[in-house]
Amino acid sequence: MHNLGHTRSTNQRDHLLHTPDTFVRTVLPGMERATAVVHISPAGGAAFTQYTAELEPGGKLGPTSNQRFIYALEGAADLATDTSFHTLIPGGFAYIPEDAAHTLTAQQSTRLVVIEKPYETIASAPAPETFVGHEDKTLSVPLNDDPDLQVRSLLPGSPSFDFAVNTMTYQPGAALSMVEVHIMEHGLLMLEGGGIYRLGDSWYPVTAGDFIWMGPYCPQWFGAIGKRPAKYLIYKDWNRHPL
Ligand code: UGY
Ligand code: MN
Repeated sequence: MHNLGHTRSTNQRDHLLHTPDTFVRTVLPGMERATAVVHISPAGGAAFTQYTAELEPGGKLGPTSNQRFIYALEGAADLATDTSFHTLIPGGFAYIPEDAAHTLTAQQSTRLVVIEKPYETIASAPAPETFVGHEDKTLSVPLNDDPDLQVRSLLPGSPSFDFAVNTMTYQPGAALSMVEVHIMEHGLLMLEGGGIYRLGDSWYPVTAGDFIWMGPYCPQWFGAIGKRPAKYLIYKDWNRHPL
């Protein structure tokens, strides 16, 4: 049965909603026993790339000279750099600076969020070093004093980092207190639950598994709907002058 051409996915000038029914898998250079769903990239209007990597046991990510952020969704994967070795399990994450040789090898079937971005150097702060952690060990803080909307910053706020990756968890009925319009762009993966996302002048029902890109100045608002919390992982460029 054909789906009669229906999808919630939509590609607009300042935002993209990418739903799993429209995902197309590809292989990026150097990947082994792995595929990528490239959600957003410069070709789509963004200054970064975000993809979901799906690795078979023994599968590997290809190399990159750009800085790379990895967040484990499922499975287990070994990250080896010249000086360290870490196993990423769900909720585990790693930041790898530009030009840092590393390998990422799946122990079992594994799904990873991968974000890559050219680094913007500034004179006033040193370039960041490899940083590995687990979400459960990061501080959860309420946004705007709302205990029903909790934010965890996965990366240090230091100006060395030119982007941030946070998780945001909304209790049922919780919402952003305002429509945000800001210079930063976002890559967002819905991890749990769902709700309504306002993007530009449209309101979209969204659910776990959906990806959203918000370009600079895209009006944005989210309210959680349902009987369980809604949670998403969100990237933003950060700590740099607009010019
Ligand atoms: O950090 C943020 O800009 C975040 N509050 N935006 C969002 O959730 N759409
Ligand atoms: Mn925002």
